[in-house]
Amino acid sequence: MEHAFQDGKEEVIQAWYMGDSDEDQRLPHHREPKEFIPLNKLSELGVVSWRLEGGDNHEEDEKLKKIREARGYTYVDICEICPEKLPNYEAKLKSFFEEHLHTDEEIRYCLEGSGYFDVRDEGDCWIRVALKKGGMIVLPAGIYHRFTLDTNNYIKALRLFVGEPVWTPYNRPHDELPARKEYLEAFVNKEVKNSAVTAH
Ligand code: KMT
Ligand code: NI
Repeated sequence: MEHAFQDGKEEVIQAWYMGDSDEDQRLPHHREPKEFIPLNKLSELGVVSWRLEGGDNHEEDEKLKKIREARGYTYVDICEICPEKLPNYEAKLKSFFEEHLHTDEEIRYCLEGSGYFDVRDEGDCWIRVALKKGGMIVLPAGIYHRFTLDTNNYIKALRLFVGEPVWTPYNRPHDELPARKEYLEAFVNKEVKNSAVTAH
């Protein structure tokens, strides 16, 4: 029963609405006043998350094993973001922060450090999802999003995938892609349909 008990997920995953200042992308960019978003609202957008241990023992982690089996995450590798470990560091960081989507899920499990995954809500507002050591998130196929380091300037994350990985980013706009249409159908238009039904 993954969601039936409080497992301290908020200690490693937090989400809030972003303000519109154009200061350094690595700053938190809260709205004024701050507007936090409960993690169950994220799941309505298709963004699911778990809390695991973090650190280097992921190969023995039973909870991770179960998630991988349940969701078919056969592929795994490690992505470490620092100038020494990531070839083309500056260019990569720049492209991570371009708003884009993928035709598959983006699955990240933070082993060390931290970072921000920004996702668009149903009304196209930016939600900043702060991921710390132990936090694992899935961004659904077709959601517009971007990534930035925070002011700690370091993240080491596990990247998972169903089958052979395809990391291709499609920068916005790419609304004609089936993955985009399917995302809207599953998580955004659904809301409109539901409220239309209750309005009758
Ligand atoms: C991505 O796709 O944005 C990344 O892989 C960078 C964040 S995961 C360390
Ligand atoms: Ni991405």
